[in-house]
Amino acid sequence: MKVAVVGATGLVGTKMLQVLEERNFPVSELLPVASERSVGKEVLYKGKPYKVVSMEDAIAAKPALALFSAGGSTSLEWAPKFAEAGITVVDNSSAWRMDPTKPLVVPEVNADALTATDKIIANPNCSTIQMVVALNPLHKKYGIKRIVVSTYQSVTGTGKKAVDQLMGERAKAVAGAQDEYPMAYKYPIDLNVIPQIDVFLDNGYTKEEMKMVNETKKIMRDESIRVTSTTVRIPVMGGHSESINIEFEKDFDLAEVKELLRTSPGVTLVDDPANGGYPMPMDAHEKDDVFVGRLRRDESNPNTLNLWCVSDNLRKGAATNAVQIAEYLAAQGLLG
Ligand code: 2RA
Repeated sequence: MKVAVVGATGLVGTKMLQVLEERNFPVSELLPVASERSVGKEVLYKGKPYKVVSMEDAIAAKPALALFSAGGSTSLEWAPKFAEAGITVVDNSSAWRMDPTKPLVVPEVNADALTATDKIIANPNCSTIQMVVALNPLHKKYGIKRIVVSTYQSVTGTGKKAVDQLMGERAKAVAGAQDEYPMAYKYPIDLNVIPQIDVFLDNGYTKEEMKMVNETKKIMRDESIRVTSTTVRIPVMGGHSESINIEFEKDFDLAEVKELLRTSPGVTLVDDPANGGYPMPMDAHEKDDVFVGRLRRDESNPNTLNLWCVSDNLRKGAATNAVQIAEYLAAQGLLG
């Protein structure tokens, strides 16, 4: 299958190439696409160099599939052009996520939302993906009434500039390095915590917070789930962490909850606090699963659970989820 990766030189695009390779996706020809200034540069796939091509050349080559990670405005402009040419787009930006005509998919939760007529498919926000993978099995069994989530998000979610800021600040603090580094954030990130991800909206929440509210309801197909979120950037690289408080309709047995999570696809239970067993971004880094631990009853409220959830935001939160959507489309004969 001919596959285009749009935004192939960015952090998520590079991870998409890595995940396609690792999972042995049947790529017969790869078309890496990036901004005009990168056209002609090379990216490596399965040890072979591939020249970056323009959007126009990628469309003319008629791939069956295009994985997009090039930002919202690029996606708004170009995804429809790919779709009109019959190319199925899986888009990692926020551009199409809340469009009622476009499916928003986490394969463990709602792969059945995908049909052969969907030409633009939205990949959800990283912090939403890991939460719904962990919570959907519990929702099916106990019925979620309300979610209160606070996130601790890796700088890799912002992109390479933020990684360079963090490492630049650290080098300066530790070794007095004089090298210039870019500022991805308004404030220092090393030795700091920034309670803002994306821009503020009129209701006082950030866009990232409202993504968690709105995308969760769409993916889990339940508008009645109440969600409130606080999203925070921390000086970490391996993945996003979330403290989640979940109130259910029905009461639950904690041992049963653990067993349910232990046997759910895409979830790894790490819950052995007596021996220091709980998920951390260091351990989730470069893994595809969503790691869940610190399971305990919220003793202040009936039918309510607390859990801690960690996942590599560039993998399950972006590239792996997109490739899993493509794998499902291919397996069901829904491509091309
Ligand atoms: C972040 N959610 O971590 C974003 C990335 N899509 O900033």
